[in-house]
Amino acid sequence: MKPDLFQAPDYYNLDELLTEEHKLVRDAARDWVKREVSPIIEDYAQKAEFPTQIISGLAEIGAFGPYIPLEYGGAGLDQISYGLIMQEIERGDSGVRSTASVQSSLVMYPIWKYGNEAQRQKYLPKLASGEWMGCFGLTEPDHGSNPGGMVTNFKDMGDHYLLNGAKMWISNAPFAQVAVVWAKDESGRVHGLIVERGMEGFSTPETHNKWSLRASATGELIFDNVKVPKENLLPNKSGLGAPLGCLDSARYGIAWGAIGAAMDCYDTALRYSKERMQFGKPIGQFQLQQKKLAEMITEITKAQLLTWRLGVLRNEGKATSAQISMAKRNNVDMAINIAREARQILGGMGITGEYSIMRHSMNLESVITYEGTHDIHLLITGLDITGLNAFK
Ligand code: TGC
Ligand code: FAD
Repeated sequence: MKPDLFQAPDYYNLDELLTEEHKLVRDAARDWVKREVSPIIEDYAQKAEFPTQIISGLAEIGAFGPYIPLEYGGAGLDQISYGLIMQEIERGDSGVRSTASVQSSLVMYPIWKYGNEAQRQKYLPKLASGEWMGCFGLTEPDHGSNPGGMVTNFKDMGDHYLLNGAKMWISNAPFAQVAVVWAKDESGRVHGLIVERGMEGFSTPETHNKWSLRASATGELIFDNVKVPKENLLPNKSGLGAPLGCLDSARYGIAWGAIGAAMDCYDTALRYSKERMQFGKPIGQFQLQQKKLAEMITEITKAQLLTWRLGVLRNEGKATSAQISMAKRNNVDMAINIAREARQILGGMGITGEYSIMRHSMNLESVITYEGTHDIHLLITGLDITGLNAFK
């Protein structure tokens, strides 16, 4: 792959809205991605392998639990710093950002918010340092957009719970030590259970042949009469709102992350358009190429402003789930369109691994589907503005 020459676009001087801490955190993540991710990520994507050697570095830049309090090993940062870290990591690769999103928002967050003190003390410091990696099991083979229909269930056996069922499409599953699993009790109410690798009857087969998110490990979670200790139930929230609350945090991170992928595609295409000569001129001098680039920077700038405002609302505890859905949907769609246009600016070179654009483009096909599809987020906005529920 070509050397990483990334220069972040900031057309509306968004940096002026950031604090010194935001910029320090962002720049540390940016430098780390240039140093540790860019040089290796193409090879790992080609091999369809997650680069486990970057786990300790992810922990050092605060990517595991950016907003989890320091006392539990988190970085104790605000929501904008969290977003900026996700932006920088996804600038490198959406699969790496996935690993960080899952660890922070889908594993550490529910243990912090819905767990008891003993669970927080046992799991959070090890997850923050990357000593343990986690995964989040909500989706099932027959229940994706409609997780409320899940059939994974557990029975109270007196001194333990007996867990049965299967989850599918689970990021980090093949190597995670800890799984936060959503399952129904005998009355049909959803609860979170912490399942650990090594429990009898628990297996995590890897999902192969993905054309997207190849540098992220995806797998199934199979529960065949798994005896889960009673102390592993998350006691402080139940019902479908519990997993959906975690998704709010992860979707917010994705809204920032998608900007990172779009910025990388735009920056690569802009540089290429000034260097590539055809008909005796740089292709960037042709109006058709300028239209593509001008529209890209316009869309990136709109997404940056939308997402910064969402971060302010999150910091104030005022962001609604529907506002988060709008940002996730808008920004991933923006990024996938920019990846496609940027790929064309590079002509034939755009389809090769010499440049990051095709990898981003393929990755974003997962990002537009997971954490709620493009259609589902539109229907969440539709429900919010009309009060009429398309899901019922
Ligand atoms: P509905 O009846 O609307 O809601 C059930 C209960 O949940 C509450 N609720 C929320 N709570 C917190 N945050 C949210 N965002 C919430 N949305 C809803 C709601 O108030 C209700 O509470 P209560 O107390 O009244 O029971 O649920 P529904 O069954 O009609 O479904 C609604 C729908 C379709 C919007 C929802 O289920 C949905 O979002 N579906 C998409 C599924 C999804 O996003 N799956 C993601 C799986 S994880 C993943 O993809 C990880 S990829 C990670 C990576 O690699 O980066
Ligand atoms: P379906 O729900 O079957 O949807 C198929 C199509 O139907 C979509 O276009 C959808 O928009 C449309 N549709 C569905 N319902 C409606 C409706 N009511 N109105 C209109 N259109 C509708 N899940 C986890 O739990 N944990 C993870 O870590 C995780 N990681 C993932 C990693 C990858 C790489 C991928 C691809 C997925 C991951 N997922 C994970 C699963 C992901 O959240 C689901 O794929 C997603 O929620 C969609 O579910 P589905 O694939 O079953 O599609």
